[in-house]
Amino acid sequence: TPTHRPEPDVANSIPPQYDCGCLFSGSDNALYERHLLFDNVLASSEIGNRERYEAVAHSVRDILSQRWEKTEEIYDRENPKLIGYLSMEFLIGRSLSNNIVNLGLDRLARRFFHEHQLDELALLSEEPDAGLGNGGLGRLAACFLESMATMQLPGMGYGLRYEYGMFKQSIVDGWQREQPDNWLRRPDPWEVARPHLAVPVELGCSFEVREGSLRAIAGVPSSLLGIPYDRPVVGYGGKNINTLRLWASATPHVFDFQEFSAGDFVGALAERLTAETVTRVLYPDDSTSMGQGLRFVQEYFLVACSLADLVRRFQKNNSSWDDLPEKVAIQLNDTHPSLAVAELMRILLDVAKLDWERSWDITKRTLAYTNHTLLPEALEKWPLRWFELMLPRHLQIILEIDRRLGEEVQTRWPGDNGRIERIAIVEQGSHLVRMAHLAIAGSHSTNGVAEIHSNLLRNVTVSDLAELYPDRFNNKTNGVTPRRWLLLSNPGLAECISEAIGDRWKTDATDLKHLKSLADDSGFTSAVQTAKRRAKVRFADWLKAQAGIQVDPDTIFDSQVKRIHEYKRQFLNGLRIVALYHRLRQNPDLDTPPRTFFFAGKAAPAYHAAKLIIKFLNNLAATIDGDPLVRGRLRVVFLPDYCVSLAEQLIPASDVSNQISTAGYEASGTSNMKFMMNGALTIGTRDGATIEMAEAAGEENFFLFGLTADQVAKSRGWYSPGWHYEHEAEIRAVLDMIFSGEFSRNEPAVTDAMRNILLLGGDTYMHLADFTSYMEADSRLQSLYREPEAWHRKAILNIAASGRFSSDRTIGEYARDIWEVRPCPVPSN
Ligand code: T68
Repeated sequence: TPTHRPEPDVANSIPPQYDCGCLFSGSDNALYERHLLFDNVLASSEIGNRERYEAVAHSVRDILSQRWEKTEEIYDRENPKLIGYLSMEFLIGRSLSNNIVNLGLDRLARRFFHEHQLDELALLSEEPDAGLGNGGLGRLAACFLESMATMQLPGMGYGLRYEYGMFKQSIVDGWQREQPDNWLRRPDPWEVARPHLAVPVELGCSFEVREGSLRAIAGVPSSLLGIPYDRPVVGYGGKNINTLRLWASATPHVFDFQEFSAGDFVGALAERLTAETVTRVLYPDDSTSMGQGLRFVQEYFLVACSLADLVRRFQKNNSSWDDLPEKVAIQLNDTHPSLAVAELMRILLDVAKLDWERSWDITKRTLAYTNHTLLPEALEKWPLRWFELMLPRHLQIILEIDRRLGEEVQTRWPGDNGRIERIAIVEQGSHLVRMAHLAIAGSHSTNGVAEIHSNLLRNVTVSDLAELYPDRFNNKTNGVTPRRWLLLSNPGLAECISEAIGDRWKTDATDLKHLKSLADDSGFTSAVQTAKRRAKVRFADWLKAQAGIQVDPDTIFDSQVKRIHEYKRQFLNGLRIVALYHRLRQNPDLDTPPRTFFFAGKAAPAYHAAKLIIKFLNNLAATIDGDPLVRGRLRVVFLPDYCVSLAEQLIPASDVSNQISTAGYEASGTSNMKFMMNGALTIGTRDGATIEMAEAAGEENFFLFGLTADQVAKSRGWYSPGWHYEHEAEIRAVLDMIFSGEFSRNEPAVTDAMRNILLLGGDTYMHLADFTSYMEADSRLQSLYREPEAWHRKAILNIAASGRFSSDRTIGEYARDIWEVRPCPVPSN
């Protein structure tokens, strides 16, 4: 029987220092009323939901501001070791409801919305997503910041304040269209500009904008200014409020007075335009390194600003440079900020005037690096020439690091020139700087993001470096914050869990394990079933209102949502759907549960194969939609513009989670964990963290299929998609149906391209090798769905085992093994 522990009264647990009564009092000088009235200077008849949203957000910010300030004050006084999390991406999403929940204001807020007759949903959706990231890597950074704050760890996020975030996606004739995401069009209530903390950044060249692109002018040094914009990161319970500091680029000279007085008014302002170009836009390429000069400048800009800031903080309370590694831990989120190795060396050598050995030792002990992908096209390599042009001093330093590294290898493996070449930072012949090698050599820790990924990184991708520095390599399996991804996005299920086991799980997700003993409790099973059903209805209503798309909550909601990439194999999912469609066409009386397949995700604008996948899925959706034979039984929906807010709606409503990458290619995945926490069952390959998830829940509670990473690697040499086409009847039927133009009438280019990817081009990602076992797993899934009790039993066992995949666990491991930081609690008063 469930252990009914009463949920503590959240309203009563608000720390006393929050004077939030005034937000909700409705008295004349209530925060909300004042903001509504004075911030926009509008007649009440002109006030709309956007203004109401801003007024609520500003009120919440007022409430948290003293606590935020106090956190800073305590960190300053206690002088604890501080984490600097450097990332080119923070995929934050919306902040208002998250801050309300984490401050413990949710009940009061609900009452406030009610009393003011405000449409809570409409108001919350006035907030644009802060989409400052491409996908998993950026979202992970956001989860990590939230966990650090919740765990009262002194941590600062450092990133860029892109004026334009991840592009907006629309679908026209089945094709992806990109529109700029002007998320700062309206002032953002969460950011606080700190111009007095601006940092100068020196470059070895100047820039001009010509024909829309940034060009370097060699030999003319220039400087930029980094202006910090701070955002609060509210920990659950509202005790510590950490900071995410985003840098915006500007010119140090508002005007060039000489040019100004010489009459070139416009020219003087143009310089400012060039400087601001640096943080104008997020690069929308996930898993490719586009080799663009502006990206290189962005990366250096982030590193230079953030290190200057961290060093300034350090020097405020410390005197000896040797203490830097005891006081600051810097985590590099992928190689994007790996110029930090050279920049920190430059500071220690040129500013602090330390010798090489000491500088190198301090640098290594301060920095740590996380790898997020093994895809060769994603491993950053920058031309030596750019270093010469923009960062000549850094180039000197990198060449010296490389020289010493070569010496070290030569001493350990005399005469092994092949090894020296493989380990070298500067690649021979190509004159490219391998940023991952720089990051590994210049730090004390290199981690992958799931067991399998860390092992492949160590044993395959950089095996020579791992042999040289075995102690530096470790694993930190990813996690996601249960606050945003369960408590906030799935209130029904969260309540049902809290009623059964109490609400400690919110800050200690391992507590979810207590649900295991309730998997056979019919009362609890039906409560979970009801919660899922409600989430599906809620999503269906939302989708209807948002996009006019009608879906039936009585069908299986089967989702695959993530960036569109060949290795993630959205095509394979498409093949499965075509097979199910084909079966129904062959045998209309087939007894199968009705299903709705959801896809969402963006393709990098220059990634043609990914854009083709989107087109194919949309064509598939249209064909199936137009066939009365399968109406009510099969439905395919491509949801445009996947973003954090859409994920928060769809994930709680999903019954099935597709994690079907070619084994060995998905470093970890994190949406897999979100689905699991929300009681979806996973159909997937043994890849990334999905392996560990299945281990935690028991493989019998997963629908695993397909080749293992090992088998993929071993069959590469002889794999032939043509063989599968010739020998497997269903594959042939499915491909023939596609190639016949059934889904792409009058669009032969689409079918030709598919034939090339899946058959003629060798099927790099082995779709056909895994097809049959995917279909078998799918059949098992269909059978289970017919037994609701058994289905929800497995769903509960999945939720119960999902505690390990909380980002609190991950951050706990980083804190203990890599950063050696301890909590610095901000006292209540
Ligand atoms: C993802 N990587 C991994 N990269 O693909 C995913 N890349 O398996 C993992 O769960 C996640 O990282 C978190 O560890 C990315 O998201 C990028 O977004 C990216 C962006 C720019 C350049 C290269």
